[in-house]
Amino acid sequence: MSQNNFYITTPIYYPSGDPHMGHAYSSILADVFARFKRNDNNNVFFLTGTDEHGLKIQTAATKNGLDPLMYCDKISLIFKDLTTKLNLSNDDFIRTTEKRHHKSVSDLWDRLVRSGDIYLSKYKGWYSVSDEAYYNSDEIIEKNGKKFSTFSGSQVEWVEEESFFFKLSSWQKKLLEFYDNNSKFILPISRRNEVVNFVKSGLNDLSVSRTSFTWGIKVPNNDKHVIYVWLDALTNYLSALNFPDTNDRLYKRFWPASLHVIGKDILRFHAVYWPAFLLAAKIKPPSRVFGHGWILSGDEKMSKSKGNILDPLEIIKKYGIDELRYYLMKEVSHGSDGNISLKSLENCINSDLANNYGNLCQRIFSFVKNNCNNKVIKTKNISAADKKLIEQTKTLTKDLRDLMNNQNLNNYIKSVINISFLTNKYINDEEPWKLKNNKEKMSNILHLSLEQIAKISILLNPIIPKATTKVLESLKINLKLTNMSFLDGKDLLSKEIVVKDLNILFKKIN
Ligand code: ME8
Repeated sequence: MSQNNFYITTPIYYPSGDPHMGHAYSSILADVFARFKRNDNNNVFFLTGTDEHGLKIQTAATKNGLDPLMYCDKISLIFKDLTTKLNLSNDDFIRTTEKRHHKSVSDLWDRLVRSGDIYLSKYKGWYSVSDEAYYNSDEIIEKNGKKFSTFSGSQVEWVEEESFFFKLSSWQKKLLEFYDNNSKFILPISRRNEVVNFVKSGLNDLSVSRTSFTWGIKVPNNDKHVIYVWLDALTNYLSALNFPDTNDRLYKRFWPASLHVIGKDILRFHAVYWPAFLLAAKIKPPSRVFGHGWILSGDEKMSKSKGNILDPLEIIKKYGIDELRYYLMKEVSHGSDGNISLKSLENCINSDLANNYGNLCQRIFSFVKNNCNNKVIKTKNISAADKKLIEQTKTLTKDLRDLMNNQNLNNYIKSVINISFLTNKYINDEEPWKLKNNKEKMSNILHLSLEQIAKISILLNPIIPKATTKVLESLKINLKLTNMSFLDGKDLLSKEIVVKDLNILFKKIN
């Protein structure tokens, strides 16, 4: 079967402090989409990494008494380690201090110079080091003698220096046309509207170099300037495919990117600046930018300064990685913010994982072991209850591919968990434990239950890969060889199956 290519990225993280739940959320969300696409027979390239230049990192390094590169070497490792702890399936991890990236950024810069989109002038205005972003005067408020961005709440400083500019203003019309022709370039729709309104309100040219510090990629042929960290950082998506070698196998296969998963705070960079740079450089823009919401704690963005942090590593140690992945994916709904707490994490683990999916697997596998010596056979005599469950499952699986392809993970999870709920109900109603004298009917019920477990496990695999892999192994299903044609109603299991024992999947929290 021919495969489609799918290139998906997370934001590359600032190694300016310890990884937090927001980082974990962005990464896991992208990983779920990547895993689903792989399971659905696509050729996937999934990228993550660290964003290591700019004033924010230079300042963090100085605070730690380290040279910036030594500092980045140290913290970038912590982020790389996080990819393992979060069980990410990334194919590459890029650092913007690598040679391959440097080459790619310089080339993109040269293209923008050649197209006449870059000119030298002077920047006078507000800058936030924490956001690495420029703000207009009408985006600033004053509190206690200090100035802050109304957009992000971060403190800003006044900057006046020689700077190269990108002619963003001249791309307004072309960007609006681009959004029009690519109606799903920005999802969810609410974010698309935000961006379109912002662009419609007029665009200023963008300062794309700095002269007051040195930690960055130098402007080609002008050592005084370093390239603006966002122009540098965004280019990572090209660098990982060996751009500027546009004949490279990776580049040819995977560019334009299929999906950039990012937080809503960095939408402007990805949905306005990035396509403008690319259009100017005559490179095709990505197909989609999905802006997810924030993880909140009591209505506030989770942050160290607010002291409301749930540390992902501590949660993983205490509850497990599948548990954290499932909770974050379920709790934060399609593009909106999600409020998380230990209490709701525990409730979610108990209700969906331990009592629903975990219980379904446990009860069927132990029944099959104790009563059928792990061997189950299906006959032709399908009951009305069997038919009903099969039809309900077909209805619930019908839209799943579409939901995933539109990043609507929340409704996807609801449907899959509902299939698990209905299967548990079917078993309660059919009472196979009362059918020890009607082995044929009992065996049919168990077979259908195992078929349901197989489907649910494949569908939940992108979210809880560890537990579902155990179940699929017990069912002797090789995920790499199984495509998702069951979404169109096909069966996964053969008529006669012999399963392996399955140990407990999720512990209930008391
Ligand atoms: O922005 N909830 O890096 P970053 C959800 N280097 N998501 C959150 C969050 C929260 N509480 N806090 C942060 C950068 N994030 C740039 C990206 S890409 C070319 C460069 C998300 O480490 C945030 O929205 O500050 C962003 O998508 C990601 O974490 C990385 O944030």
